[in-house]
Amino acid sequence: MQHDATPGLSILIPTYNEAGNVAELVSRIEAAVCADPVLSIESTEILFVDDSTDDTPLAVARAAEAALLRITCIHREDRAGGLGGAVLVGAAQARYDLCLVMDGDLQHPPEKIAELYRTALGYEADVVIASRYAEGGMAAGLSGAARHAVSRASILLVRAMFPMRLYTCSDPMTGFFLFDRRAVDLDQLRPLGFKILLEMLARQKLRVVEIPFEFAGRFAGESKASMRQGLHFLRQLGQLRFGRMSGFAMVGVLGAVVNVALVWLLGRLGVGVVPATVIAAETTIVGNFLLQDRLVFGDLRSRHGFLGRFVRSFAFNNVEAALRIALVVQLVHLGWMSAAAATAVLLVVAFVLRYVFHALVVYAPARQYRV
Ligand SMILES: Nc1nc2c(ncn2[C@@H]2O[C@H](COP(=O)(O)OP(=O)(O)OP(=O)(O)O)[C@@H](O)[C@H]2O)c(=O)[nH]1
Ligand SMILES: [Mg+2]
Repeated sequence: MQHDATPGLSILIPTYNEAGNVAELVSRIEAAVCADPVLSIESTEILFVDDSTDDTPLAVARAAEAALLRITCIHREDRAGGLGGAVLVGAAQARYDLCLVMDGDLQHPPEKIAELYRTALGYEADVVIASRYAEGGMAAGLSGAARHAVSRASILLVRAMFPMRLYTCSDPMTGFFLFDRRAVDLDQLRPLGFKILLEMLARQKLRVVEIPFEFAGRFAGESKASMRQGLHFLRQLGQLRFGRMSGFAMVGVLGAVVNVALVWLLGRLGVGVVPATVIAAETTIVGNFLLQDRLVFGDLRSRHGFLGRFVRSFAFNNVEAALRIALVVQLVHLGWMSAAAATAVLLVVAFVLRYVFHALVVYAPARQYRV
């Protein structure tokens, strides 16, 4: 961690409808800051980055009036990037370079803030992580056995996908961590929901230190973790590991497997070769579009609405398939290539053309788009 004379600490708290937690959270943070000789009220601030539709901003304003700490609430209307986007907005506006991120529902005990801060000052690290899974840590606050299993399994998965970058990290998905803004290139990050720490660790080589902590139960309000966040996570993983074009290729390969399986299945059901081939091809085209729209291009706010994107993609794929088949027949007829070789070559050409068409036309960037 790089030092300056008075490092100071900015505490960034992303909030989405946490009105019932704000007062308790602020008073526990303030007590924790006052109780620690290394932290001081003068050189600590809290920044709420709020996307709420409830009266969380009012709760923050009330807490700020009663508190000694400097407290700011940045309220956003667009909710861009969700939790992760909120963290980056907070980091950009923070007064200090040492930025601590924690949830607004008291699952991350404020009494641990001082230890994170001291560890940041004492070690050569860019990021200090409060881990539920380091020795001495606990994930008891996760509600239910299913959430425990999902949490464990997704950590195994991401560690397997980024074995080098996450080698020393037992909890790359925690939302409780401290980073040095000078060491992390924030412009490189593409926030997409909850896993902003993973975004930092996977994209950049950072020096990481961990401390254990006990993840508590929610104090008040409702969880915002959802199936949707799960899908965001899968999309984020795909983009981090494979990039957009590889994700596109993976969906294509999956589609090809489904296509072959459908032709086989329809044949077994007694459907003729031509209708079976057409049904399987069209089902694959639609299925691929739906997956690409969510998993590969989901972060691009396209100029076209859902129907506009679907029509363009569907039309392109049908025209492309018809042309490709006609070309294969022609090449074989001219004796230039065998059917298999012509199909293979044209499939590669078609893949590149399809990607370019989707990236530039179907998902033509909306001009007003900002992360
Ligand atoms: N600014 C902002 N904050 C969000 C958003 N979604 C969630 N949050 C906040 O991020 C933190 C974590 O969300 P939680 O709902 O507690 O998620 P979780 O801890 O995985 O789920 P639980 O264990 O059930 O609480 C909380 O402070 C939320 O208010 C969002 O879209 N924007
Ligand atoms: Mg929570």
